[in-house]
Amino acid sequence: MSHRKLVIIPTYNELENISDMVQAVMGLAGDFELLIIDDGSPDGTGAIVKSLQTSYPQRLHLMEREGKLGLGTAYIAGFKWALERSYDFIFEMDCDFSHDPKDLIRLYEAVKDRAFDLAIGSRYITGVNVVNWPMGRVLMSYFASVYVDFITGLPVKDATAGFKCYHRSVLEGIKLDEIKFIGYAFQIEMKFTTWKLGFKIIEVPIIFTDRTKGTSKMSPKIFKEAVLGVIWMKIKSIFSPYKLNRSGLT
Ligand SMILES: Nc1nc2c(ncn2[C@@H]2O[C@H](COP(=O)(O)OP(=O)(O)OP(=O)(O)O)[C@@H](O)[C@H]2O)c(=O)[nH]1
Ligand SMILES: [Mg+2]
Repeated sequence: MSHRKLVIIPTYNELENISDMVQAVMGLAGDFELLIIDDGSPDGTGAIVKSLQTSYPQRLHLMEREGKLGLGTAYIAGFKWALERSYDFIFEMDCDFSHDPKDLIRLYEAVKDRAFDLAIGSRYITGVNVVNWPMGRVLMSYFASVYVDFITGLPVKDATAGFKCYHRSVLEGIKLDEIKFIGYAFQIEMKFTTWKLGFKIIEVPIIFTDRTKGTSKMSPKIFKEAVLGVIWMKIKSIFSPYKLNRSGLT
C-alpha cells in the first residue's frame, strides 16, 4: 500500500525559488504532494503557484493567508489541513533549497516502517554539515542546540532543524492550538513536545546549503524568541506535564 505524503512549504517572497522548488518536488519518485502556504508575498510567489497548479492537478495545493503571520502559524495551519485529509506522512521544508528536496525520500525511508514517528534532517549528526553559511550563523545554530539540550534535555543534535517528516499520529497527538512560537522556537517546541509525548525520533544526516536566491527572513526577534522560549518550555513542562491530545480535534 503506498502512503499519501504531503510536503508543506511556507513561503514569503520566494519568487526566485518557487518554480524550481515545485518542479523539484513534483519530479521526485514516490508521488509526493505539495502544500504551499503563502502569506500574501508582495513579490507574487502565490500567483506563480496558481499558474503551476494546472500542470499538477490534485498534487499541488495552495493556501493563501493575509500578511506575514510567521513560519510557525503557517505550519500549524498546514498540519490542520493535512489532518483533515488522509495523508499518512507530513513533511516540513524551506523553499530556498537550503534543504535538498531529494532528501525528502531519505526522511520518508527513515519512518515508513513505523520504527520511528519523526525523522529530522540533521546538520549536526556527523560533524557540522552546513555549506556557505557565515561562521557566525553556524556557531549560533550549533550552540543553539547545545543550549536547548542543556536547558531541556531534548536528545536532538539539531534542535532548530526545519526539515522533517512526521507520521500523522504525532500531529494528531499534539494539541496544535497550544503551540505558541513562530520562528526557530517553533521548530524547538514541536520537537520538545513530540519527545515529551513519548514519540520515537530519529535524526537523518543532511547537508544544509545557504540560500543563493531571495532574501533571508531571519531576524533578531526570531533569535530572542528562541532563547527565552526554551526556558519557558522547560518551566511549562515541570508544572503542566504534556498529555496526548485525545480529542481527535487538533
Ligand atoms: N508563510 C510564511 N513563510 C515564511 C515566513 N517567514 C519565513 N517563511 C518561509 O520559511 C522558510 C524559512 O525561512 P528562511 O528565510 O529561509 O529562514 P532561514 O533559513 O532561517 O534564513 P536563511 O538561512 O537566511 O534562509 C522559507 O521558505 C521562507 O519563505 C512567514 O512569516 N510566513
Ligand atoms: Mg533559509
